[in-house]
Formats: sequence, structure tokens, C-alpha cells
Amino acid sequence: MDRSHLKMVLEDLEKTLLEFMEKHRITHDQYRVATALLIDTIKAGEESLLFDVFWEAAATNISNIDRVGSGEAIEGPFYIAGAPALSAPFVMPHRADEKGDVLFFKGRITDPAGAPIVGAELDIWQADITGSYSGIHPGIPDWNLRGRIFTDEAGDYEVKTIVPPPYEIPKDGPTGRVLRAMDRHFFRPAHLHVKVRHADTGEMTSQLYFDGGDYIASDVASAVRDDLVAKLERRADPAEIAARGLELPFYELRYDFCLDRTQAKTGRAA
Ligand code: MBD
Ligand code: FE
Repeated sequence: MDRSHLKMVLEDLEKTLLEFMEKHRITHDQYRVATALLIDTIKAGEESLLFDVFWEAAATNISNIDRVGSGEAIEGPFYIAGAPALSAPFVMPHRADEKGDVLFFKGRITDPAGAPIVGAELDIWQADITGSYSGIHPGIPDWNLRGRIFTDEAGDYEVKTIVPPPYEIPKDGPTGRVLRAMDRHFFRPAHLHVKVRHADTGEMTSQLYFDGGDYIASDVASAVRDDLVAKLERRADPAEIAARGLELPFYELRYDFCLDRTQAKTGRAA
């Protein structure tokens, strides 16, 4: 954004908020409540949560308008850079007694012409069966259910993990206070987060949801997009279960990414 555009946008933001204050006759006491809320949010470490729940989806939707290839999604507040690079066959780091149904998350990454993107990195992070993220919530080993995997010569990827549950955002802090005042629930539908990187395509951030899952139509973060909802397929055939070396039915989620090789030039670093 150049300087004159920045000036114009900031003036418009100022004007919009001033008009809002006039419209709702925001008193000095109410103004103090609002500033205290923002300060509380930062003290509680929820500044990213508050912004991401209310405004990140709009920003990604706007960015997607001119985007070639698979749409992007919100990053949310819980990404941590530097997850372990895994080796094939890929299995997400997990505890010996990790609970949850086994999930194979798989698909192919190609360019718009259908040529495979070989050696693309998928940096994946997700909640455990209690809806907790390692490195964020206490009592979970570092990097649990966080890891980086890579596409093969055909552009294919597959990683073994668990099916995450719907996620209830922290509701006892300032973000929860706002949502409660608005009579909203605190849930996000079950989701997998992923950033995809390749020197030719740059980096993109996605998030995948499970068709038919709870809260798909009422995500507290308003971040579900039809193009990011994939079918969670249950595999119960004993032969298939045995072939996977498993004992119980498992699930597969397939999502193919299309990434434009020219997108690397838009300023997103790989
Ligand atoms: C999450 O896992 C998330 O993805 C968002 C957007 C907000 C809170 C927790
Ligand atoms: Fe999340």
C-alpha cells in the first residue's frame, strides 16, 4: 500500500469509527470499556484470537477474489513456525496414547495446467481430541500434532494423523466476554490447518473442514468456505483396515491443491 493510499484508508477508518460513535451515542464510560477491553485482550494474550475470530476471514475472502488456484483460509492464532520436518511415510508427531480416530489426510498439488508441484512442503497443525493445540495449551508435548510433510514426484502427499473434534475457543477471557454479550456460541467446526510452500508458488495458508460436521454453518470465526469443505470418508472394509496395518475403521480426507507458479512473485515469501 503506497503512502497516499495508506493515508486515505486511515482517514476512512477514523471517519467510520467516529460515525459509529455518533450513531450509537458512545459515552465516555463506554469508550473506556472499549479501550480496557483491548488492553485486557493483550494482557490475556488474546489479541490474535479476538481479531482472527471477528475479522480474519473477511481479509482472506477479499484476498481470494484475485487469487489463481485454491483459496486461502484464516491462519488463526495458533500457528507456530518451525514444526519438525517429517520423513515418509508421514505420521504426525503424537503421544503413544494419542486418542482419536485415525485419519489419512491426502491429495495432490498441481499447477493450473495440472503439472505436479514436486517437493512442496505442507506445514500442518491441528487440535487433539480434547480440542487443544501443542505449544498453546498446557500439558501437551512440544510439536504434538504439528509437522511438515512433502509432496512426492507425482505431487501427491499423505499423512497419518487423527480426526480433530470441533474446537471451542477460549471462552473465559475478553474474547469470550464479547461473544457472550453477542449471544454467540464459541465453536469452530473441526478443521486441519495447513500452510503450503514451494519456491515456485510461494506460501499459502489453508484450512480444511469436514463435510457434514457440526458448526460448519455457524463457525464462530465465520471462516468456512465451500471450497475448503472436504468429504471425510470412513473406511471399514477389514481388508483395507488390515492393509493399513490398523485394527479399527479409519478415515480419509482428500484435498487437492492447485497453486499458481506465478503467485510467488506477489510478495509472499516461500
Ligand atoms: C483456532 O484453532 C482457530 O483456528 C481460530 C481461527 C480461532 C481460535 C482457534
Ligand atoms: Fe484452529
